[in-house]
Amino acid sequence: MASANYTAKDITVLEGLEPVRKRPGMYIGGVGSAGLHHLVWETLDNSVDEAMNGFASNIWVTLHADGSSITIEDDGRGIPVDKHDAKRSALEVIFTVLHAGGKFEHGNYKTAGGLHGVGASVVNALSKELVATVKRDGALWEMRFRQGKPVAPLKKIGAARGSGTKVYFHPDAAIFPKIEFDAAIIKERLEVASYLHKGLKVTFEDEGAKEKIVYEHSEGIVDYLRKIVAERAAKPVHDLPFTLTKDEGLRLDLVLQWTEATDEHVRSYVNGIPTGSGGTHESGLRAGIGKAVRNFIDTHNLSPKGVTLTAEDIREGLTGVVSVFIAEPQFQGQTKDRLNNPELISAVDGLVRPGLEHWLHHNSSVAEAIVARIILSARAREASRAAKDEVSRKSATSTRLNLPGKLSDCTNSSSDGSELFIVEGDSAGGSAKQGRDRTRQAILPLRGKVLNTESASLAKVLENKELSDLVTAIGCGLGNNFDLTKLRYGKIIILADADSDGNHIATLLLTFIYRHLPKLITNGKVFLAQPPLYRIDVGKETFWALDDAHKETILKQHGQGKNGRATPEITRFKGLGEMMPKVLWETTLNPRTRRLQRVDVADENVLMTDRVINELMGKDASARFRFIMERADEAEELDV
Ligand code: 0RA
Repeated sequence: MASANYTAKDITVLEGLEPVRKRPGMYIGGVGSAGLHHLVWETLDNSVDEAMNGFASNIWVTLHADGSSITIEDDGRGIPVDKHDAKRSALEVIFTVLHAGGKFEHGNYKTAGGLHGVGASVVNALSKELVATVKRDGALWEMRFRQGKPVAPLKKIGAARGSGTKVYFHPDAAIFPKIEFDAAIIKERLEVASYLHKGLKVTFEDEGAKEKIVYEHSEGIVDYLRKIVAERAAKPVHDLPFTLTKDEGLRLDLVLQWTEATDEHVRSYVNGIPTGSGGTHESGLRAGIGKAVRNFIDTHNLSPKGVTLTAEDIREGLTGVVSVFIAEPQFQGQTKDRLNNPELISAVDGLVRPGLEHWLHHNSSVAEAIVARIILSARAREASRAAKDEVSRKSATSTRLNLPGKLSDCTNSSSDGSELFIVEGDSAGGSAKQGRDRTRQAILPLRGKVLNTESASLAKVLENKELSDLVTAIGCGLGNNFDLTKLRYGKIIILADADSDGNHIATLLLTFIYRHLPKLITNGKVFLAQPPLYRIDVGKETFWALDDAHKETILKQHGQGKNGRATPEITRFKGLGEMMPKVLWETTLNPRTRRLQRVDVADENVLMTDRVINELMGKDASARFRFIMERADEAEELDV
């Protein structure tokens, strides 16, 4: 822990600040937005360090009205103001000497690592103006800098109660092409800090937006886990999450909860820095979890018959947060967000395995629910592998005998330029079958309403005949075994009636595809056909209207009896089945004349969409209906 008798001479002096201004990229990664915000993280980290070591409990961050200057304050011990040498105070050294560090750092945790940790002097070097204010021993001290150079020596400017450090800085426009902080980026970081440091109170004030937010979480990462589980709308398999806090050689905070989600979602942090690409701490965590769960299963004889559990089965649906603090983190990878310290594998494994195993043994009903979840995912995986094997066996044999009986396949066997139409109902399927171009268009009629797959497990999905036929016809398999290269068609086109029932079916199919075959959507393979709702005959001319609005437009243009024209005759199609095959071809199937909509989920909206689907495809029928209508509107804008 911190040495109580720290003195100014403990600070080790290495270098001056010229190199920082000459090559800022070497110290903060670049001079773009990320580099600019790096200045904030550096300053913030110093205050967080004070909090983490038990000396501060509050941090105040103010984004000033100009949008390009910031003040970060804490109620820690205050930067030492005593003399470091004959000429300079300790504070001056900390702000003007590169890599100045105190011996006080020994035994204390540092947030910073890798690119970080170069500290206060780098921020100072790259600031047009920096003002440090310190409360210590009853006095208030201030020192001002310009481009890293002292404007005047440290001076006592008054009396003060308590202790703390306040740093104001304005980055130098001569270094950064754009100095404008992003409140959203800062808020996110502050929120995470408040989760990772239980009890730390972080107050953010955005003067421009006249907004003040307090981040404080008495339960730390347990609160964070709750938020993540809620955001992902993942149904927990057990109420009580597993928590582990250790401070032996390595400081580790861990919380885990198994959910019914189909993926694994563990967020990891090293010294408060997100490690999006994982690394050795995550490897150790995975190893520890795997061994703990297997040991529990073995000691209780819970091993399932006929299926072997893989490491992925054990972690399916696992949601968690892991945060470690270590003395010398090494980051690697292009974005420096992967931890590379090899000793972390066994260190984390060594804490997690016994901790989790002990917890499982002492919470046996929770543990059994978790094991049941794991066995279910193993069975689902086996089932989907079996389905996939069957598909590849089928595509391997030249005969197509194993394709669903209802599929009217096209004669062209290459996926290039071929299309699969998924059609609602047998009669519509009949019209489509007769109207299509049989060389390149296949028809798969689906009967009745498709299973609402939102809450169905993979195993359930595969039991559903309509959906398993669809999976077989598409050819890519399901879930983890999905293989896009096996796709049997270039386009998968949903052809449903133009009414709300048709929309509902299209939505159910899209939900299924989005949930279980998402790569079809992200690769732009899925489309909605647009069959007309009205036929409008005006004399010898025929028009097709997609909906009421379209009908009105057509009627206005080719209006009633104008210029001696005949009165228009309007036919509303009750369903696709009513349409003559030739008409269906002309309006909906023929690539030269039809309109298709590509179904597409913008990347950054994937999470949102996940939630939207979860919320709306649940039990609430009216919400579901609204969703259907809204997305039908959106689709209008996505014409290809
Ligand atoms: C050096 C030594 C001590 C504290 C600090 C630096 C310190 C730095 C910052 C930066 C932002 N807030 C900070 N708070 C403290 C320890 C001094 C002692 O032993 O009293």
